[in-house]
Amino acid sequence: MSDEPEILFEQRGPIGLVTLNRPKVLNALTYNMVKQLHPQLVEWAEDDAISAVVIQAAGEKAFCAGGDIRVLHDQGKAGSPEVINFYRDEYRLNRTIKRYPKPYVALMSGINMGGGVGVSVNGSHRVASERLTFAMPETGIGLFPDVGGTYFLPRCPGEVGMYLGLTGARLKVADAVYAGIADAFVPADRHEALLARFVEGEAVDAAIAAETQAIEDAPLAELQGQIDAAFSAESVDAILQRLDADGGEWATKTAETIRSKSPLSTRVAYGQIRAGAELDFEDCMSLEFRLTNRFMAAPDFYEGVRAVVIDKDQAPKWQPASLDAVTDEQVAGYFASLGENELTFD
Ligand code: QUE
Repeated sequence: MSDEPEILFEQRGPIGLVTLNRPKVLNALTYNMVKQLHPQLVEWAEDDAISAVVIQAAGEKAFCAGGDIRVLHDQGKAGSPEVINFYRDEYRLNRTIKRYPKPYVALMSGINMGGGVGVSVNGSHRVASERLTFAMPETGIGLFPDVGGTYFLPRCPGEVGMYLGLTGARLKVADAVYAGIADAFVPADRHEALLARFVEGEAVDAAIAAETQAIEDAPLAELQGQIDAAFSAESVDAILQRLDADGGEWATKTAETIRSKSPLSTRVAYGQIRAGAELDFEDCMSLEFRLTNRFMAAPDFYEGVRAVVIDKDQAPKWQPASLDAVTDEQVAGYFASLGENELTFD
């Protein structure tokens, strides 16, 4: 612990400026940060002196590596209700960002995964630098791609969102723009200049346009045909069959990656991403809250965090251990209503 605040709020001219401020732990999102950010956004939304909100992060390594999963792991294992309270409030925050009545500008530089994606990609203006590494890696820790993934993944081109959600593939800036996860490339050394334009009162769209630079071709564009051919299949098993039948280098590596993830996670994520195509944002978040409640009561999340973040042996023992052992009833149970505990808004 340090005395340094985990999240900074500042008014600069007409801009409400948010800075994620835990650079030593890749700005991982704590419950405390969520509890401060949400009311501040509501206040700025109602403040006529504020024309837009900008969110950035301290340090060069990360925008935000995700949730504070070690704490969630410890609290969840101990049976604390704090974990579910965290997710409920995080998803409500994500929805406030999605429906924000003013421009919400995310300056994304460095690692941006999981919970970080929830406070950036759901905004109206997503600016990325050459340092961006984007991923939704949750199936690797026995979870599913949440914080709005149910909404934004099915809206990526073709089957790109299914590919990203199942594999946790990492994207650099050109791919992030191609996938519709970022809107503009502004080099990291121009982010301050961009912020200065906002502070001086320049319109957000015009300022971003003035600082936007051309990007290289997206490697994902080259893979689009292969991604669509495999990931349009009707189940995780069928996707793996198509990848195996392809037998090429990319297909083989991609199949191996999916097989390394939690089988329950990939099967639930498949259903989640297909379902999200037809849902509005609020219904997507309510679905995510159902899934979170079920995942927190199952072993894979605790085992995944142990293997990836605590022991770092990268050798999780999933339960069930294989896709075949996951039943349709088990998956269906994850999607069932929570009754009086359903996620609501406002
Ligand atoms: C999946 C995740 C997270 C992850 C790795 C995954 C995640 C997260 C971190 C993280 C945060 C701070 C650190 C760090 C890792 O890693 O949510 O080393 O200092 O916060 O595969 O969802």
